[in-house]
Amino acid sequence: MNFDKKNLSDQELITLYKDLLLPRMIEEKMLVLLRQGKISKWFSGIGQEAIAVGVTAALQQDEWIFPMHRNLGVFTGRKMPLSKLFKQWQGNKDGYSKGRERSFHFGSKEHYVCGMISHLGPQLAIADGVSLAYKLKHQNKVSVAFTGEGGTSEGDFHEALNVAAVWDLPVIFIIENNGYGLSTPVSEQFRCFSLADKAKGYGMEGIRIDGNNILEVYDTIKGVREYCINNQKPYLIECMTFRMRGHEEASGVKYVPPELFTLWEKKDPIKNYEAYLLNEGILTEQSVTNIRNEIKEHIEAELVIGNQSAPIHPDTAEEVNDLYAVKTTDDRPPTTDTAIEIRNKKVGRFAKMTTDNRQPTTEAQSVVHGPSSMVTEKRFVDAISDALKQSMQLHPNLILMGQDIAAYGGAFKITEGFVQQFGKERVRNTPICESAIVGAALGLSLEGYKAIMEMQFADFVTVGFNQIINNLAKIHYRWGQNADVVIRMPTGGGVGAGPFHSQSNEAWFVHTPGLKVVYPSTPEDSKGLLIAAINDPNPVLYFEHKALYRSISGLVPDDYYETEIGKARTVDEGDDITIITYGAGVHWAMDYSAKHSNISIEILDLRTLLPLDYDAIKKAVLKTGKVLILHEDTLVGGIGGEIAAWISENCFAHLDAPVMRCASLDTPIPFNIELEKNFMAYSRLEETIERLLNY
Ligand SMILES: Cc1ncc(C[n+]2csc(CCOP(=O)(O)OP(=O)(O)O)c2C)c(N)n1
Repeated sequence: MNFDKKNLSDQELITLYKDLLLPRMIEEKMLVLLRQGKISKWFSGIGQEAIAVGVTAALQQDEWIFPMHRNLGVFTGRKMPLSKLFKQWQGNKDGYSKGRERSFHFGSKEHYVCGMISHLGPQLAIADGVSLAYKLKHQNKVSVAFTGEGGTSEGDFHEALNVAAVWDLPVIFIIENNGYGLSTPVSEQFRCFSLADKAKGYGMEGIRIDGNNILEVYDTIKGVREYCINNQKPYLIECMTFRMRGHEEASGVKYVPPELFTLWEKKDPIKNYEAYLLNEGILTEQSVTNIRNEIKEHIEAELVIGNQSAPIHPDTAEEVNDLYAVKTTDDRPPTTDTAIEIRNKKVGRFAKMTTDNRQPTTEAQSVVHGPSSMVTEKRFVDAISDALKQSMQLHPNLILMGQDIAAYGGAFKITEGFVQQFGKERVRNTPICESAIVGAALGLSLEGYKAIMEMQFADFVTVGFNQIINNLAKIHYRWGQNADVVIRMPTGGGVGAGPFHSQSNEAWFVHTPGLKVVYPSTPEDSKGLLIAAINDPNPVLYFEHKALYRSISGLVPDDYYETEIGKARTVDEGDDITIITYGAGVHWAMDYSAKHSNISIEILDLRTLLPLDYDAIKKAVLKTGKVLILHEDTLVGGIGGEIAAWISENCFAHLDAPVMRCASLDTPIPFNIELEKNFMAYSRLEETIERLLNY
C-alpha cells in the first residue's frame, strides 16, 4: 500500500491513526459484549474503517453526514461520547433514540449525523435536500452520503444521483464496495466493471479509490469537497474495500472463499498505516503501545458510564407524545410587527436564497393583517393556490417541488405564475423521481427549511411510499428530527381518468403513526387546512379532490388564516341519522340531504383523518344513534372500518342500529364513466341509507 502524506504534519498523521484505531478497538470490545449477551446485534465494519474515518476527518464538523451500518468511524469521528453510544447499542433510554432504535439506526442533530433506515438507499436523497439547503443559503458546504455497493442496485441510488446532478447539488456519494451484499457477491449484483463509471451516466464526475488507504481517502475527500463547493456539483466515489466479518455477527462468512480473507488481511487499513508511520519514524513501537493503552482505558472508562443506565420503564404517554414535533413560534409566520422583525432576523440566513424571491416585510404584513374580514367567492382550486401563495410570502424558507410546477404551473395549474413571483430556486420543477424528492424534502428540514411536494397525482405516491412511511413518519419518534414536509395529493375519481389517476389512497397513510392526514371538502377549509399543514412542523399528507377543484366554489377569507388540524366540522344538524364523511362524500351527503327533506340528517365532515376528532364523532353519533360512514375509498381496510370499530367500542349503548358503511367497490377504479359511476360509493348511498333508516 502506498501512502503519500503530502503536506500533512506528523501530528495530523498521528491524529488520523488514533481516529482509525478507535472504532476498531471499540468494535473488538463490542464483539466481546455481544458474545456476553450485553448488546443484541452488531454490524461489523472491521477492515473498512479507513473510509468512514477518512471521510469524516476531511469534512467540517457542521456538514451533514449520512452513514450506514458499518460506519462507526463517522460516529467516533464526530466525537459522539462513547458512553452514550454504548447506551444506544444497549437500547437504553439515555442513548440517542430513547431505546427506540437498534444499532446504527439513529442520528444526532447536534453532530450533523442523519440516522439511516434499514432500507439503505433512501438515505441518499436526504443528502440531496441538505445540499440544496446549503446551495440556497450560499454556504460553502457539502453533505456526504454513504451506501454499500449492494444499495446501488436500488432505484433510490439512481434517483438521488440524478436529482443531485440535475440540480447541481454539492453532495459527495460514497460507495463502499466491500465485495458482498448480505451474502451475494458483486458478480451477482451488477454487470458494470466499476460502479464509479455510473457517474458518467448521470453527468457527474466519479472516481474509484483504495478504501483501505486512509491517506488516499482523506486526500480524495478533501479535494472532492473543494471541487463540489467551487463547482456546485455532486461527485461519486467508489471506495474498494472488504468486509472481514459476516453481514452481522450471527450470519457467519461460509459463503466467502477463505483466500479472500488472507488477501485482504494483508491490506488491513490499520496495520498498513501503522507500519507506514513506524517506518517513517512518526510513531515508535512504544508510542503505538501508549496510544493503544490510552484508547483501551478510554473505552473501559466510557463503558462504566455506559453501563449505568436505569432500566426502561415504558411510559405510554411519552411514547405517543414523541410521535410529533411540537409547533414552535418558528413554524408559524409572524402576526405582529415585532414578530415579523424577529422572524426576519431569525431567517436572515435564508434571506440570501435569491434576490428575486425575497418578500419585503411590508408585503408579509399585508398578508397577515390583510383588509380584515374580507371574503371572496373562490373555487376550491383557487383557495389552495391562495394558501400556497400567502405561505410563500410569509415563509421565506418554504420551498415548492413537483413535476411541471414551475413554468407550466402544475398539472392542475395551481402554481401558475409562482415561478415568476418567487423564482426558480423556490418553485422547483423536479425530474420524475418521487422517492428522491420526498427524501430531499426531508433533507431540507434538517437545515431548517419547510418543503411542499406536489404529487402530480396521488396515485404516484406509490413510488415515493418508502420515504413517507419509513423516513418522514418515523424520524421524529426515532431520534427527534422533525420532517417539516407537506405532500399535496390530488386525489379521487369522478373524472373518468381510470385506475391510475383516480385512486383514493388516504387509508394507507392513516395507518402510519407519525403522519398527519388532512382532507378538506370546501374552499374555505382547503385554504385554512393547507396553511395549517404548512405551519405544522410534522409531515402532512394533504389530499385535494380533483373533482372538487373546479366544481365547488365558496366564500373564502382573503386573510391568512389557519383551520385547525384534527378538528371535524358539523356541516348540518339532524335528528334521524348521522353521516360521517369527508372529501367528496360531504357533497354527496349534502346532495342526498337536499333531495330528501323528509329525513333529518346530521352531517359531520371529518376534515382530518389522522388524528381523528373522536369528540366530534361521538357527539355526532349521540345526536341520532344511527350512523353511516361514507367514503369514496374502497370498503375493505378503509377508514370507515376504523371509525365503525371505534364507535362500537365507545358509543355502543347509544346506537339504535349497527354502524353502516357506504364505500366504493373493492375493485380498481375503472375508466368508462358508467363503470366508474357504478364503482363509486355514491351509487349505493340511497340504498344504504334506506337500510339504516329501516333497521
Ligand atoms: C430494501 C432492503 N432490502 C433488503 C435489505 C436486507 N439487507 C440488509 S443489509 C443488506 C446487504 C447490503 O449490502 P451493501 O449495500 O453492499 O452493504 P454492506 O452490508 O455490504 O455494507 C441487505 C440485503 C434491506 N435492509 N433493505
